[in-house]
Amino acid sequence: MGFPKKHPLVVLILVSALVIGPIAESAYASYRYQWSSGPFELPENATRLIVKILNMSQTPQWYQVSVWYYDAFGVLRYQHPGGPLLAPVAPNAIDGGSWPVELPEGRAAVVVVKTDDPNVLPSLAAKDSLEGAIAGTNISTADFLMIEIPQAEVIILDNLPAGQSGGARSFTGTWCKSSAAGYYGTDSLYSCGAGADTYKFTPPIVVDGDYNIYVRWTAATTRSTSVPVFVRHAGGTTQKNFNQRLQSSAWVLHGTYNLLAGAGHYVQITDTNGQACADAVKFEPVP
Ligand SMILES: [Ca+2]
Repeated sequence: MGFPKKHPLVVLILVSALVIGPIAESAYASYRYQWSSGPFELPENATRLIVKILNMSQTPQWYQVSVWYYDAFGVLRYQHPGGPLLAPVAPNAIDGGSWPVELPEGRAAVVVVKTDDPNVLPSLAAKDSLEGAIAGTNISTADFLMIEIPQAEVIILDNLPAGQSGGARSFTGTWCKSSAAGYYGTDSLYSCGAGADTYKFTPPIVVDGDYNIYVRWTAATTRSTSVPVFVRHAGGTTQKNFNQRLQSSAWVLHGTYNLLAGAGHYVQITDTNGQACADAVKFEPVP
C-alpha cells in the first residue's frame, strides 16, 4: 500500500506536534489531555474505517475524536470522523460511541481522543467495514500516549523602536517615538507620516479560544479623539474608535473575540482620523 512505513511512535510524535501546533480544529480550549492510538491500517481497496471508543475507565464530561492519516504525498491530514465534535457522555457509560471514517484506499490512520479528564484512559478499536476484518484491535492503555496540552496564556505585544518591524509587529507609513510619559515598555509611537499610517500587532496564538483584547496608548493633546482600531478575528473584523487624549497608560478593552491558531488574526491601529498612538496590546484568554 502507499502508506509510508513509519514506526508507530514516530507517527504519534508527529501527531502530537501537529495537535499542539497551529491546528484550527477545535473551539474548545479547555481540553488538556489526549490519547493516541494506531496506526490502524486499512486493507487494500478498503476506504472506510469504523472508529470505536470503549472501556473508558472513567466517564468524562466530554471528549473529542479526531483521525489523522497520511495522504499520497506523505503529509499528515486531519479528518473529523463524522460524529459530534463535542460528545457528552451518558452517566455511567463506558463505551463512548463509534463513527465511520472515509479514507483514501489502503491508508493507515491514527485516532486521537481529547478530553479534559486525565483519568479517562479510553481504549480504541478500529475496523474496516468492507472486509469485516479488524484492522486494529483493542489497544491496551499502556500503549496510549498521554499529552498535556499547553494552556492559553496572556500575550502582550509592545511596539518596536521607531522604524523597525518584525516579530508580530508591522507598520505602513511612518511612526515616530513619542515623548509622552506613561508608555509601556521602553517607549510609544505616534503616526508622523504624510499619508495614511497603520500599525499592526499579530499575536502568536497557539490555543484557539476567546480572548479579551486590550489596547494601550499614551495620551497627548495632539492625538485624535477618534482613533480607529481594527481587530481581525474568527468572526470577521471589528472596528472601534478611541479618544487617545484620554485614558492614557491604561489597558482599554476593545472587546472579546474568538482567535484561532495560525489564522493571522491581528489588531491594527490607523491614523485616518488624525494622529494615532501605538504603545502595546494585550490578549487575555477567557477561562
Ligand atoms: Ca510601548
